[in-house]
Amino acid sequence: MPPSWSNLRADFPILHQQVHGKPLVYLDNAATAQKPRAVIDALVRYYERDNSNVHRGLHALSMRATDAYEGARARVAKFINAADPAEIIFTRGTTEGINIVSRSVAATLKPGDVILCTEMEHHSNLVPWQQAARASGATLRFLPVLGADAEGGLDLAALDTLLTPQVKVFAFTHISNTLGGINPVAELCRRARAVGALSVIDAAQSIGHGPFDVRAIGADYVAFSGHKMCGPTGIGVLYGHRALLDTLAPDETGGGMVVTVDYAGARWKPAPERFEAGTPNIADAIALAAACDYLDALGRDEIARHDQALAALAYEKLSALPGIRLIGPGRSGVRSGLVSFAFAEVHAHDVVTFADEDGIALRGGHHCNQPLMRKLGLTSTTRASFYVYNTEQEIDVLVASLHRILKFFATS
Ligand code: C6P
Repeated sequence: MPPSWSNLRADFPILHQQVHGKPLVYLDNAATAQKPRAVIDALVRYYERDNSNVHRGLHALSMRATDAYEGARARVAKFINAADPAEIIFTRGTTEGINIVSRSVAATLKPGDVILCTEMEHHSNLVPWQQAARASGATLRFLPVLGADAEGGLDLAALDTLLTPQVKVFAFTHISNTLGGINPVAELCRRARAVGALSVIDAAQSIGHGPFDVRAIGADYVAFSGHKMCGPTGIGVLYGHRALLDTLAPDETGGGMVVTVDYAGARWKPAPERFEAGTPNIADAIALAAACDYLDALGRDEIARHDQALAALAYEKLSALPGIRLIGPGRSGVRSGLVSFAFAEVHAHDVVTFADEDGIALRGGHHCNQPLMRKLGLTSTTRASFYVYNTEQEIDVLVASLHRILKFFATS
């Protein structure tokens, strides 16, 4: 850990507890990250002092709530270097953001058009595109992953044949939640642009783990979740390039997103209000801004270095375990802050259950990646995922626990 982070664990109240009589070792950060005191305080402060509805009232509390909510939008825009706060739509999370784009874009697609995804997509960036293809008559195609354990990442050479002018949308993840590899998103966006396709990035696993600059990347749409970047659950962001958002039909309609209404019809407001019908999630948006402040204060480059160093160390130590199969980038590849693995003789759910007895929180299963799992000949993996508060010592606790588990199953 960088010296300036020496007291960082004190910021996270939840970490200071025992689980089954052992100190908690929280290694399930790809599922959701823990919340620092600053984020929890932002929620409490809002509900104790400012709680009111936004955009509707002329009284002091409503104006304060509106300022804080719109301030949060501007803060998030800065966090990803968006050109304009109006490019930030608050959603429930990555899944909702992708659904908004896929449903709205589906209305513009026709038979003969192609939607391109990759073979490593989370169900949240796959099923909505299956639905869009079904609704529009467009065809869904997939950019393959390379290698028996997907250690080669995406097959970029296949883009030469797959990215044709018929492709209208190219939707891909920045970091796979199962493999941990980091995809070259700027290059993928450039390739999409070259054939006139929209680029849609699933940034669920990357947004909290390093710098993210939408303009440098050249993305058309980006979706992410607050809860994976130290923010609350139930809040997320859909970024859309301003010029595109204003051409997109709203996904949901109702109060707050209309300019005028009569009995026959309505006219929509521009983005972002056009995509935020009804009372938004005010408190969690404000707390998400506090999470942006927290991560920026730590340093986004530092976070990337820290998480990747821990994952590389975990990869190294886990490789020495008998019978282990590690998935995703190998030793020489760039790996984000997670490691996924499988044992031939021990099911992932048993690994997670036994590790839990040692106070360790892991995730075991298909990680909402069923087609990828099938391609790799697996039904599940165990995943350890790291974040800013994790330490090298916690990797030693994990390795010791895995030794205990393997010994138990070898002798039972
Ligand atoms: N992955 C995990 O891996 P939501 O649930 O909307 O906040 O995020 C969905 C999502 C989309 N894309 C990727 C790459 C993801 O990893 C996730 C969430 C979690 O443990 C839950 S399956």
